[in-house]
Amino acid sequence: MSTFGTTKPTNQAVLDFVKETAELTTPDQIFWVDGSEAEKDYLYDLAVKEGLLIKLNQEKRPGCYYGRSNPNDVARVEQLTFICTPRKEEVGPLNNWKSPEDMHAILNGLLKGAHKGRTMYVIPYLMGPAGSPLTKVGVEVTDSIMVVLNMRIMARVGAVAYGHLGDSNDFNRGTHSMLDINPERRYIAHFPHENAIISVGSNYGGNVLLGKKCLALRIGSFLGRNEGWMAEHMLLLCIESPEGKKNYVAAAFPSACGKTNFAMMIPPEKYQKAGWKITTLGDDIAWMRPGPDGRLWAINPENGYFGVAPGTNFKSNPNAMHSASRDTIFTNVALTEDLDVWWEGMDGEVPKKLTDWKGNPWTPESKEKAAHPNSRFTAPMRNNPALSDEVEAVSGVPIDAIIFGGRRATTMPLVMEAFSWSHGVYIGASMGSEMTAAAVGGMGQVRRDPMAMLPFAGYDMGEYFGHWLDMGKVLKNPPMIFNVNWFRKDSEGHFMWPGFGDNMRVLLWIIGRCNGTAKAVQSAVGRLPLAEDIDIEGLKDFGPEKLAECLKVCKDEWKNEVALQTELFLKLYKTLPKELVFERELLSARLS
Ligand code: GTP
Ligand code: SPV
Ligand code: MN
Repeated sequence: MSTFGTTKPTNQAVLDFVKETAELTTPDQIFWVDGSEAEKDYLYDLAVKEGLLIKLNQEKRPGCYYGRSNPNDVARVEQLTFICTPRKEEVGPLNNWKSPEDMHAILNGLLKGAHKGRTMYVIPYLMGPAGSPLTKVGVEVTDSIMVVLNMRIMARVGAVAYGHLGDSNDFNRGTHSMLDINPERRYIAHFPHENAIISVGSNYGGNVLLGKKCLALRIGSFLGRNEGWMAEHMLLLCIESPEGKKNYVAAAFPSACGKTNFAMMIPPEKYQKAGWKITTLGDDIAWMRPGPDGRLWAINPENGYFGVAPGTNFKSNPNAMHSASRDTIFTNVALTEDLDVWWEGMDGEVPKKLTDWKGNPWTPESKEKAAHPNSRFTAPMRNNPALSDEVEAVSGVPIDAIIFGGRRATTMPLVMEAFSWSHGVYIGASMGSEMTAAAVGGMGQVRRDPMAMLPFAGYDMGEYFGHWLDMGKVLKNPPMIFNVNWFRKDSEGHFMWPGFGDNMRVLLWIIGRCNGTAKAVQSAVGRLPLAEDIDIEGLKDFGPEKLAECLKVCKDEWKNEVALQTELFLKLYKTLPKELVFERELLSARLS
């Protein structure tokens, strides 16, 4: 072993957890991750030596590395993701369930000797800023250097976590082994009552960076319900007016539906000149709890961005390009001849020769994509030029608006405002979206993805809706709730709304509504802006008729939509809150 990785913590519960795990998995050695710079250099060198990573062109991409995953392991696998509770009813009809006994029996079998011949890394980490009452501690043991290196970017790792934990026993126990990276032996198992996660058979981000979707959302939502807070699949941003007024926004869009882009948005030039500013707090996960002032306060528990690469360029998302310009790990993108990265939708000309994400030669004539559609960059959030200086604020920021939004070719208008908190919860609960490459299977089909949490709610979805309604009762000044759709298409199949930075134009109406300065009109489905309330000046080939198309509410489409929403509600009949049934009835009545 190196000179690193030998310093054990003093916390007895951590030592016991590691000892018990090692007795089962029998690693050749244990490496105690400390989060230091020296350790980082050592681990990258080791990963390169072992052929797991390629060091990229350091002049073009200082501190950057490139890895390919097994082609059978490129996205989250929802069918292999389980919530394990004593009673099946606890997880509801939308989660996969196994009893803790049965799942532990399977996993103990798979983990027996799983780390033999390997190093077992012990990663202590924080989700949230050190010292925040919302922050949670996790300890992940893993046999994957890739997990260590990615976790070092995505979470606050090392001594800082042991410091926050002290001698407490209150931490999430995470166990990971790649095994032989075989979908036949792949499980992502959550034990909410034990505050434990066991993941085997994968080496892909969302399945194995246990702080992210597993702890921050699945276990987090379970803890949040019990402890009176919310764990949500939401970006967080701050919009600051020329007068210096700050409004904070949380937005839930399903996987690969625009959170990273919206969180890092650069406003069109005329707004920048006028003095408007957008800063990023987070791009994927928000933890929120009621403050003493009756408002909802949010933190971003993460420390980095695990962002979708394809489609990211200096026009669509310059801040993401800057974020990934150094100290970044790229996974499953394509490699250029001079050891830089490339993906579909990057700026500039398509290179004549590439090595694709599977390691094969690629030319512009090739039929397959050079980068996998779910290829990603793991970038430190501190690289983001638009990072908010409030990301370390221990009490978080007060949320003015919650925005839901799916990927919908039809039906859903560009923006609408909920009539009330319970109507807003209904809008989130009935949300649909076309599936993307972020999860295996089902590309393009519209499915219900309530609050963008279908793959991430750690307990029964009906009860989760109930928790949302309860939170509204606790909040004296709840955020206003909105819904957006950047993805409506015209009859030729083109996106109608320009999107990206121009989403600022919609955000300004939303903020105007929160601040009482913008007008709205009532429609059957929610409050809508008047055409003149959305500034379209300066948009190319986009006039008032197009805006009207984007905002259109078509009653026939909506009647069909209500029927589709009802399919989800029927599945949840046992625990669906009455308020939501009434909201649905009201909507139907308004539509007829
Ligand atoms: P996860 O990290 O999977 O949770 O996804 P995310 O919600 O952060 O998605 P991201 O921002 O990375 O967006 C994914 C895809 O949506 C990319 O292909 C983007 O180009 C596309 N996208 C984002 N914003 C817009 C928009 O305003 N309009 C259009 N048409 N596409 C967008
Ligand atoms: C998502 O799929 O929503 C992601 C990527 O943010 S992963 O961390 O893999 O879940
Ligand atoms: Mn996500």
